[in-house]
Amino acid sequence: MRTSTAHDSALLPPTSTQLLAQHVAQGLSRTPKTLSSMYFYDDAGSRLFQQIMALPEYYPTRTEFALLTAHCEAIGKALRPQEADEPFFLLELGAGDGLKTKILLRHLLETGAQVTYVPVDISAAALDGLVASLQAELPDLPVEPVVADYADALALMAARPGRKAVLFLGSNIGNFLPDERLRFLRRLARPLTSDDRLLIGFDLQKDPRIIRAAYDDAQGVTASFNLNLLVRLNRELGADFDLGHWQHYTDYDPLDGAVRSFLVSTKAQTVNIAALQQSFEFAAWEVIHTENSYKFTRPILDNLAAQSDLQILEYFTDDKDYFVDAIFNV
Ligand code: AVI
Repeated sequence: MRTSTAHDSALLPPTSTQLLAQHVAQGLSRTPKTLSSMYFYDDAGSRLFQQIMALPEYYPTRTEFALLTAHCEAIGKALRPQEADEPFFLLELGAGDGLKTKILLRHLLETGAQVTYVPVDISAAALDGLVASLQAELPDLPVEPVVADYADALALMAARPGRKAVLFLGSNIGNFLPDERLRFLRRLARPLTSDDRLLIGFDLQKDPRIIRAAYDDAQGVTASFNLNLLVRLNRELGADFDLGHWQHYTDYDPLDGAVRSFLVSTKAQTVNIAALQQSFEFAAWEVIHTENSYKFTRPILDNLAAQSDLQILEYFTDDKDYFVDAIFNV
């Protein structure tokens, strides 16, 4: 029998808790302090995000849903192989509850497409819910769920032979900083061939008040979503953030098209994080920057495509021009 030693553990890949701890140690040592919105999505965070998507102020989900409903035939045609019986994968990054994708999946099945759906999400609970609902609503659809973050999903995509249509809906791309966005898109494009397709949802720049309200809803669900990050650090890293002394704050900057969200320390305080054996000082009204949500224009999209060697085949938009689903190929 083999027993593990300290030396062995140095050879093992870091666990997700170790990665979170590393991220927090680095992020809270920066000026300004930052934490990545990637860590919003534990199971509670994923549930809160489901609630956000149904809020009256949060227009992106509703708008993209309407857009996909109105254009599902043309979008289906643009994504599927020309030969009706050729099998293909519809791989979705950040699938969540798949509500919007079901419009497309239903249409593809009804028109005889040989599609296998590969939903990828960081939340196992969200994927379990999605798979159960697909079994009930679209029992003939082959589904191969994958619990993974974007980096692992990209590796999985590269390793998977066969024709692919990749979906990245919901303006998830807006959560990357501009240089990260370009790097991500280039990596996404790398394993694709000219037969494959990529559909990305982009939230467009519009009345700044409408955008700001979407991230500061009257019921406070977005505030709970942001604050849940601290709840997660308390639970997973043994931190002692006192939720009574933190606030959600968000603002939209129309100059660069970014919504920035923050957690604000409402008093001078010290937070201990047991997993790091470290304490962090916060001044009164100091912030932790937790999220960027960029909003786009068509020139930005054209530029992005050109810089990542992608061609925009088609744009689909809604009647208010709030949101675009763009179809790319390499
Ligand atoms: C997932 N992502 C596209 C959402 C957004 O709009 O940036 C996350 C979100 N954050 C606050 N509200 C919604």
